[in-house]
Amino acid sequence: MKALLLIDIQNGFCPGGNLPVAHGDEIVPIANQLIEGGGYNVIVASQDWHPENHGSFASRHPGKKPFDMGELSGQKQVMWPDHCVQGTTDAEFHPDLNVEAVDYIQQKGENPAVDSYSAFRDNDQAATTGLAGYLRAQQVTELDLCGLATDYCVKFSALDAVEMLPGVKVRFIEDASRGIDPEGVKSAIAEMRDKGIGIVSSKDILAA
Ligand code: VGL
Ligand code: ZN
Repeated sequence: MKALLLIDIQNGFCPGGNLPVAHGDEIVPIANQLIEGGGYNVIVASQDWHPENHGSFASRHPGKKPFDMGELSGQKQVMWPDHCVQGTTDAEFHPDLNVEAVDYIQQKGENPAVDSYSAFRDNDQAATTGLAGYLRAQQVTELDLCGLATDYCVKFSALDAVEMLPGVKVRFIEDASRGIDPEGVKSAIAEMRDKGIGIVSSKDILAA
């Protein structure tokens, strides 16, 4: 069984959103092509879904500005602009994304005391989401991921997939993803490659 995992393709991470990733919206048509013609049996989407008092928001830390480094529950934490607050337009999927084709939506980042870049578990690894269990129940053997942002949620999800779904072949679809920081994207790709994650292009998948 082949699964496609679409990470955080939400208004908040696209131009005009509260934590925009440059050219983030360019991946939407590619994601739709993969959904339609990528040969997947299961389509999953993650959704960053924060309460308005989430502790990753710089606005909750007096004296901190967005993108400063700070602390959350004793751990180093990037201070983000308020983003993807539950029930707001910022948290909705991009309006052009083919959400009807999505079989399972995994929301994350609901605990105000910890951030959750990965769609599989919180950053402190204390609590898992239901995603690994869902994919195991679907008997998924191949998992391709893409989305926003390469250097945060996509990378952490890919690394957790390798750790939490032993035996599953994991691949990152580079052209169907965009990142926040160009240097961060380079090291994220190197780190994923080091962990055995395949780096592929949508063209290869759509041609196969
Ligand atoms: C993300 C920062 C904060 C992401 C989510 O989706 O990559 N990045 N929350
Ligand atoms: Zn977030």
